[in-house]
Amino acid sequence: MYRLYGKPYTMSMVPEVAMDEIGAEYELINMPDGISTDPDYLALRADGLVPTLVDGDHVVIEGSAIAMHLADKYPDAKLAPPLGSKARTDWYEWMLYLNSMVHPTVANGFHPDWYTDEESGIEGVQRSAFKRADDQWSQIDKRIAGNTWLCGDGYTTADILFLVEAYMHYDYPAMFAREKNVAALVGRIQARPKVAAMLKRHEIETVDL
Ligand SMILES: N[C@@H](CCC(=O)N[C@@H](CS)C(=O)NCC(=O)O)C(=O)O
Repeated sequence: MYRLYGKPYTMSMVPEVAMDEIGAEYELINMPDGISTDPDYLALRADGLVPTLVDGDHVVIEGSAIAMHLADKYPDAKLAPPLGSKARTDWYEWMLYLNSMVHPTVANGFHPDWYTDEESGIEGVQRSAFKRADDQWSQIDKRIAGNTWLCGDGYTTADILFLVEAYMHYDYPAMFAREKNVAALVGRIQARPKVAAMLKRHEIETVDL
């Protein structure tokens, strides 16, 4: 059985839904709030953040990497497009873009104190993160016009990550009202029973889309 270290309303939601969709059994270990200083956990993930997956002797960190690892391990679940297809390249692009461009914006907004060592800088870091978040989701909205799912014609881990990042926007009800394509796609993703169950478990106030 897998062991997933996570906490509510964090990136651990991504591998959690991936495992639920696959039907994989896992033990979910809820970590205390804050960056972990527990030496046993730091031996698994040195930065003390979540999530971490323990897959036998194999330890995988980074929510998106864990989801990609699982998608490749269970091809029948079709959570990754076929190798060599255009949709597969779209999948790499979206997984990396959402993880490396959008998620840091979320982190700048939630934890502005992580990004400056001056008390007077905190407000500015957060203000610019919120502006960047609005710009990013407006760009994303244009980019996904006409898409049923993010990558090709099937639901993948990129859609799971998309929904998680969208619900981490600092004012997602307002963002969904502005960005109609984003709202429509999030609506399709959250209609999936495993996603709906996860959102409920994490006590996220969903918007009817
Ligand atoms: N890109 C990293 C992000 C890791 C990260 O920032 N984790 C946050 C939650 S999303 C965390 O552990 N924060 C500790 C806390 O605030 O309690 C990943 O997906 O693993």
